[in-house]
Amino acid sequence: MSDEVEVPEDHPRYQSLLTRHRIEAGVEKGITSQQGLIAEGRGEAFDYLLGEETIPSADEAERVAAAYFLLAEHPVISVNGNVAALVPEAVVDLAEATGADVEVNLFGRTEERVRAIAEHLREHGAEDVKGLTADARIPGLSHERAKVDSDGIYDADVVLVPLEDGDRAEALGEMGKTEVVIDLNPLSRSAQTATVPIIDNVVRAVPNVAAHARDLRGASREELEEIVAGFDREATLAAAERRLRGGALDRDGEAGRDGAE
Ligand code: PTJ
Repeated sequence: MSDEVEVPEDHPRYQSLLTRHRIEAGVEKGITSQQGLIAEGRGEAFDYLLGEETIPSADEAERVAAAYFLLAEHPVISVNGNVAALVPEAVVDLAEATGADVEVNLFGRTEERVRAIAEHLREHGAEDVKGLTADARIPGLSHERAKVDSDGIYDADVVLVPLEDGDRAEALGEMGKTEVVIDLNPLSRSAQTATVPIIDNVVRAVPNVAAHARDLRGASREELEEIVAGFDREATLAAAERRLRGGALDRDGEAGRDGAE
């Protein structure tokens, strides 16, 4: 990782520059869409206001996501062009830690890009990548993200959808699936409709869900169900919005006021 960018690791903007570099390289490699560059810029602005750290409410949501994954019969991680460029090894690691399938699902779907992303994930250790068959459709969606594998997202009971668009988030919810969304914008439609909204950067969130999953592996079903039942999605969204509106500079005051962050 450290030789990817010509910036010392102790540079204050190192993580942000590395992230930008990965997205740029993703576009060059035919993995990330041009729209992905815009999405990254939008995400960076939210992350800056969050203080570029996993806030306590996001960490809790990441633990709940891990519990859902461990309870699931068929968990699936949905991968788009930004996620593939930013966290390919973390996606593979999370799949290993939870027994989840990995499926490529794109807003701007082309067969070429699906294949390039599957290949990229294999280069990072993925064994079986779904999304190429695309023999099923999510009902009620007209665009390309409706195309899924019948033995992948279509069959899943829990789906992790990082950087989702709101339409599909709603459609998956209507199919009765538990949806875990990672999005830096707590006001986005996908975060608002998710069973578990994680307001955090994918570069921190995906490894942290995997770490929680490993931590919870010895937990009983009852313990996992208790973690899931105690989750308050509205409080999670509100805590993130408070942090964003207060800004990172105000975070001590926020913690002092209600202890939520
Ligand atoms: O690869 P494709 O064709 O499937 O396209 C993927 C993108 C992301 C381009 C597509 O889904 C899209 O246009 O998404 P939006 O509508 O721009 O939404 C992206 C959301 O992700 C926004 O709310 C951003 O704030 C958020 N976001 C951007 N970067 C990150 C992020 N959230 C978490 N981590 C990030 N690094």
